[in-house]
Amino acid sequence: MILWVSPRTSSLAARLAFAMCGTPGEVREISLRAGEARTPGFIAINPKGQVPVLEMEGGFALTETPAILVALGEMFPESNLLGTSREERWRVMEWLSWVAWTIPGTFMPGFDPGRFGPAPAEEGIRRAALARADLALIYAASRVEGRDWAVGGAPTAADCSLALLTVLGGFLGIAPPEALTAHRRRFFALPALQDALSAEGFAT
Ligand SMILES: N[C@@H](CCC(=O)N[C@@H](CS)C(=O)NCC(=O)O)C(=O)O
Repeated sequence: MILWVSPRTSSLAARLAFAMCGTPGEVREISLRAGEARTPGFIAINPKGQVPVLEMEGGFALTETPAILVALGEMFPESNLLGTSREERWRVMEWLSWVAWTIPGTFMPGFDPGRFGPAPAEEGIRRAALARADLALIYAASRVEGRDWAVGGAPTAADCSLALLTVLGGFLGIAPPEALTAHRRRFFALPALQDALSAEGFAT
């Protein structure tokens, strides 16, 4: 099994989930900046030209972070990625869906406003995105306030996605609410994640 990622991008959530499964295969890094997602070799694996991709036996390549996290959780139930009951699994899916929508819809215009409007509008688009991202982080913080993990009593895939959102907020220069900072600190302290985090250049 091969997990394709690019450091310090949204593929972080899949990399952390892979680590929670005990890193059951190889992690291969590509550089988006160097255009490696657009090479014929990579396009043959994922025609969307994006990471993450989970390449499995027989050439089965799975894309889209929520699908990869669910697949990992099903293949490695001891990881607890999908929680311990059907209600927890549904809550995990709720988090994964929300984060999957919030990143492109709310955070991306903050990183790359030029893709969302003409040059004169860029600064306004960026500022509006930062304000919406701030609100999204406040909402996320309200859901973890007073609890250790996003769902249930142990880390799940929801914590991978939530930590990614906190990290992306930091990349945008947004100071996350204390509940999210504390959640990220707690999550990033898990022994299983240390190799993945140091490969991504995060001090824990
Ligand atoms: N919907 C996809 C989005 C994946 C995505 O947008 N990946 C970005 C990295 S953050 C990418 O690979 N972009 C390719 C590029 O910039 O060349 C998912 O949830 O996995």
